[in-house]
Amino acid sequence: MSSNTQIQSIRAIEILDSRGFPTLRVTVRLQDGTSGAASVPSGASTGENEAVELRDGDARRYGGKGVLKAVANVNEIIGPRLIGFEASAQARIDRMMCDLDGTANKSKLGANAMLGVSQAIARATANHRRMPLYAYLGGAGARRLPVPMMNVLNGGKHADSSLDFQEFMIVPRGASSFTEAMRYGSETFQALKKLLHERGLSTAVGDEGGFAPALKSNEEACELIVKAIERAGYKPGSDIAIALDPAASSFFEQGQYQLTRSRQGNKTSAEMIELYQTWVERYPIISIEDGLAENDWEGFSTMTARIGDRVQIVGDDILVTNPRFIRRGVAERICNAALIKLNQIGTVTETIEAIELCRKAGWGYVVSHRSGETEDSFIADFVVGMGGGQIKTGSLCRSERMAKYNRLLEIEQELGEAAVYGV
Ligand code: 2PG
Ligand code: MG
Repeated sequence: MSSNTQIQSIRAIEILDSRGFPTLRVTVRLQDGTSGAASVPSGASTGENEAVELRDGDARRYGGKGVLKAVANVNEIIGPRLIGFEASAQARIDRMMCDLDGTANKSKLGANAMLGVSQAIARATANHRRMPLYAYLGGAGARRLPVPMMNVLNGGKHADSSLDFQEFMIVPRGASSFTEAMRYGSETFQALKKLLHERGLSTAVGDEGGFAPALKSNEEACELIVKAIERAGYKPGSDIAIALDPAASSFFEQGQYQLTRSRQGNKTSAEMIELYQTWVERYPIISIEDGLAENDWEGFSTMTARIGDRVQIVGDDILVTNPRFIRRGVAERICNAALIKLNQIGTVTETIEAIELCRKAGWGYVVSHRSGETEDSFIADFVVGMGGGQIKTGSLCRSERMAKYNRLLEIEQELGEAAVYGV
């Protein structure tokens, strides 16, 4: 029997992301004429166990970064297989795609191809039901707006700054609403800009829209942020705290954590933990993501045992949003929160499963963008749908970052009195 929520067509095209590299946009059309589209993000500091982002490797196009194979996989393999299926059967469709791919890391069809389809199907169904995407994904209870982690200073693989650590974020936890949190964040970002300018430092921005100045040390970054928070009229810690993503895999070489850019020498895992402990005592830091490298399971559990009662320890590269790794992480108590990136695992359903595991373990979870983004704001609706208390989606400028924040502002307005802010 034919129904008007059956999938009528699935089409992918090659578009460009915020770094100017190719990625996919997928559009799903249903029998009744409604449609949904989604664009796929792309990381730079990727975990080695992430699902495979399929690129053409043809040096004559985009330096090998083209995604025409992934586009063809959507248009010629996944699409024809799914035509006629009920779009609302998200879990079944995601499962079918995994079976069709048949590999453990989605290397055949590409996680980028699969995620584009998976997200576009969710959107098309929400549109068909005339529901906002967050309400479709989260049900009638979806009303929690996340606390944002705003990445105001960029280093590591995201900028040519002097910072070994990739992300220095501000967390407006003391705001009364998401709308107020945006104001706290923006005012602090502007205060930071003035501070940098006064010191003759660059105010040019990195991949995620945070400043990328030549500072003397990673510590100076924390000090500057504290000053900016104060200058904007807020209390460091209670109004606005700091979160870090060192992305330590990116400076872990030959068994050492090499703080080369800031000229702080090489460190062992134990010395890095010491360093974080000192920082947590000195600065208002409430969350540290990937403080250690992706294979340093032992270091992670030592760090969690040592400071996990005071700060959120977030696993990104080490867990790669993969239920298999999250299960092991919970068993070995390697952290107390997970970063959640849809494209690390490749389907909406598996991402939801990862979040379910976090909830069951009493862990936090932070829904996250990638450093290569598009104007797609899927993760804004997704985080509200998942009832999650935290999102990181970049700095307070650049439209591919603001698209997510602006969508959250819209959702808070729409929810009105029912909206709840925070963890
Ligand atoms: C991270 C992400 C997002 P990338 O490490 O958390 O900030 O970076 O997308 O480059 O992996
Ligand atoms: Mg990270």
